[in-house]
Amino acid sequence: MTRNAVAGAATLAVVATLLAVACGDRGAGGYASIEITGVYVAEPVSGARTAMYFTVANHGETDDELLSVSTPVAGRAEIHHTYADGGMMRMEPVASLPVGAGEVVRLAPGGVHVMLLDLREPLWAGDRIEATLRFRTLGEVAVRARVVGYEEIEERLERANDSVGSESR
Ligand SMILES: [Cu+2]
Repeated sequence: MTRNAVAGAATLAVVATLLAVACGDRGAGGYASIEITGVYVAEPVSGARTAMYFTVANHGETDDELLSVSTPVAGRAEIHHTYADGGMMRMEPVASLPVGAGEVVRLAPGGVHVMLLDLREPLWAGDRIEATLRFRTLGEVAVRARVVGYEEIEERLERANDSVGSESR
């Protein structure tokens, strides 16, 4: 059983995000503190799949890694990375997403993302979904994500350079 605490929530002007700060005294393992910000899901374009994005900041002194994601709206979720294969961008599952002590890892379109597969219901911009992120050290963190449309995602990407470290404050 993990001892996580949702310590704060923040709403942004463009995209409402959840600021989940999960802290726990890990005993002999040291102090673990993972902050999840900027959680959103792309409105599905076609088919029963889409992607979820967020930023993970490890403020703790212990390396951690994201092992899996689950959400009631998808039959399964995979952590994907994107790579160039000739002129094609392709993606494939990875076993986990390491987030070392002091590191900030940003999931974004064209890079690492969480693929939501076998969607169980239609998702429309403005919808909110819940998801659970499971970390090796920290345990489970509950987040909520807003579904956003294509144009809003474009706006987010344009702001991406200055949003790390400021989007949650
Ligand atoms: Cu993918």
